[in-house]
Amino acid sequence: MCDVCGCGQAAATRLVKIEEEVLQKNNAIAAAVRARLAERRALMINLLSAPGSGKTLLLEVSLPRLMAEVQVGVIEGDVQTRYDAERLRRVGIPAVQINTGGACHLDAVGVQRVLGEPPLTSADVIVIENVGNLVCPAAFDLGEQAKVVAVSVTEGDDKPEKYPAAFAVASLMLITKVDLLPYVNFDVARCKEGARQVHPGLPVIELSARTGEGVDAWVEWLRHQLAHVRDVPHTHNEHHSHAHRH
Ligand SMILES: Nc1nc2c(ncn2[C@@H]2O[C@H](COP(=O)(O)OP(=O)(O)OP(=O)(O)O)[C@@H](O)[C@H]2O)c(=O)[nH]1
Ligand SMILES: [Mg+2]
Repeated sequence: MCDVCGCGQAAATRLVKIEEEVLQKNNAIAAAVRARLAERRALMINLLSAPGSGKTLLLEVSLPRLMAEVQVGVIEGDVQTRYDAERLRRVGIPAVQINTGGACHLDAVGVQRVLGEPPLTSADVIVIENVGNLVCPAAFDLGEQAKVVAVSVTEGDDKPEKYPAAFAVASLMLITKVDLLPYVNFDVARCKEGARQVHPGLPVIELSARTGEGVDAWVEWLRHQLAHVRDVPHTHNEHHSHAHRH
């Protein structure tokens, strides 16, 4: 349970006031982070999902492809343990771990602090893996250029309808673990439809970090975002690997 965003507390009016103050303070710092990144022409992406949707495995298999072209760094958010940062470092991806010690989301203060440390000071692309949680992280701007929400096929196709906030704020939805589709009762079309009810036109990439299917499209999406912050035309493989809107 989160003592910052106040999930589960009862004194509603007081709580709303505290939440507003916390969010205002957070948003001011996030704006400063965003301005600093814009000066550096660096891209920062905030990846959200429920616990275990496959965020870390996706970063492990996809980011090395970008590292041939640009400097990449990851901010790992977890309540406890350094497991995810260690997993990334084992495959050569520079990663910094933030332990929230109880809070169910990262906030802009924590992100600002680690952005001033190597290896993130020189990174062109920074991916934040937020704490596994489909609710609270959606409310906290971290200064990223875009949020990405992942939902795995083992979670059920109704998740966008049940947890709309993350889908409303995301610029991209990933449907992960599609290699497991034959074994689960997951209707891809229904999941997309649910997401687009709260966010019309939301781009979707279906992928599997296990088989590699769809991972190219994700890497290409990141390249496209980076080209955008660098203000250069993006030409690489545009014809065949965009996130699709159908
Ligand atoms: N079959 C299959 N399993 C996957 C895939 N991606 C991840 N997994 C498995 O799903 C489990 C969770 O993956 P993680 O990458 O740790 O998920 P996460 O979202 O980083 O988890 P948290 O950081 O705890 O929220 C692991 O056992 C992975 O091996 C996939 O594409 N297909
Ligand atoms: Mg993880």
